Amino acid sequence: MERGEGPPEWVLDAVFYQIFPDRFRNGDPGNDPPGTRPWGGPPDRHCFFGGDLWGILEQLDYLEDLGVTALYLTPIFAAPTNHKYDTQDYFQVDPAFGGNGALRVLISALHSRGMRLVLDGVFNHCGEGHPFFQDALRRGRASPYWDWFSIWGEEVVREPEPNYACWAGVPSMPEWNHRNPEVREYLLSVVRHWLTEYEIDGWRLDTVEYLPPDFVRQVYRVAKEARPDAYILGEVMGMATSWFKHGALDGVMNYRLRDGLVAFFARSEWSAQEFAQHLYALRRSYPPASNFAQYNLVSSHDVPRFLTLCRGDRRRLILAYTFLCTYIGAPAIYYGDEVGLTGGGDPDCRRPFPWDESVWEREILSSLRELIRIRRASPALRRGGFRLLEARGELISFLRESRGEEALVALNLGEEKQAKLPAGGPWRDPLSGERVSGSRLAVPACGFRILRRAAGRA
Ligand SMILES: [Ca+2]
Repeated sequence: MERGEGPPEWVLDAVFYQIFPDRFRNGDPGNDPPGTRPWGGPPDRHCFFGGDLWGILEQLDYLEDLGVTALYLTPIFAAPTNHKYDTQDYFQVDPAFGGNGALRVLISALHSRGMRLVLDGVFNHCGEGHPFFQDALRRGRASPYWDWFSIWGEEVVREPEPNYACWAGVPSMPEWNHRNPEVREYLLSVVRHWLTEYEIDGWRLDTVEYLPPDFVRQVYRVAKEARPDAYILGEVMGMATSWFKHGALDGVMNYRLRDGLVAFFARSEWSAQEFAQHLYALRRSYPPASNFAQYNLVSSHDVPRFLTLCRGDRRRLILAYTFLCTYIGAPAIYYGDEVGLTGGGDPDCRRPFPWDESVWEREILSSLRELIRIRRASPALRRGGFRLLEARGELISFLRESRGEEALVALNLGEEKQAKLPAGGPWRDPLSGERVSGSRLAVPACGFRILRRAAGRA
């Protein structure tokens, strides 16, 4: 592998935390957009709550204490909507988020704590307010930016149907014409700019499946030239095999894995055996190095929150996060999941973070904190191989093995069960400190056990 090719090392040890910036914390009411609502109510598609980068900065202690090592922010560049997937200026952080100055301060604070930052790059389309599209709108074919978009006809028409390519048919999101080399160079300059001038640590590429693969490959190369340890994460909803095999992405938001987590942990639609088969198929479909660089999630801004899918059963949410913290790939927490925030599909999954601690689900928060601590202390859990031990009814158990350590993980959605314990030297339970030996291990109802031991003691 050439230098700068393949996933960066730091991702193997990362614990991600995804933030939808309008909803995490309002650190400066002075920059709130007009009509900003009081913090806490249910969101609709268009409302603002005033969250910003200053708010994130205020809570870095909280995030570091949770064990988070890297943030992924949904788009922060100037755009009129609350989600900002309709970029107006790729070189300006939205003033409502604190502008470029706030980003500079945030990155410096993150890096001084050894934490990383991944930004969301929306390169399939821009917002209709982007000056280049506005120019095409005003001047028609005479505009130098006419060929930057795919417009049929002599002038831009929006009604009753747009006469230009736009994302999912949404007229306010005109698609870039990636056949035009000038468009590519412009977007690649954005990729380069934030990596070199602001030293961000990676890009999450929006709607990768809509982009020409050779353009994604260009983004990947340009990013790695700018920063060999940049992480290039794709939003891919389906199988991502071709992206990895052709060296265009380091990892994906692992929605395919999440499908299995929903079916097994949230809905009990699958047996442990079906879940294990899903894991095996997915693992075998991707190159080994890519498996370790996945962004493994249970919730995001685009899907219902996992706790809501579990009908509020926090034990199931904890089991799903236990799996993320013990499996191959980087675990990712969607802001608020850790304190029991609920919400259905978009926009309900984008509620403001509840900073009133009296409503927090303390059991979830303390469990996640412990699980992350265990993962971060265990090379086997972060970088070790995977061996399935049992998949039986509602119980799955597996080993993670590295050169110096073995970790055993048993997850049980049913009544209390006895899991098989591999022979050999004693294990230690990192949660209780208890020493465990014998051939059986009691796994509590809707609960889990994690055991560790030094390798080579069998
Ligand atoms: Ca604000």
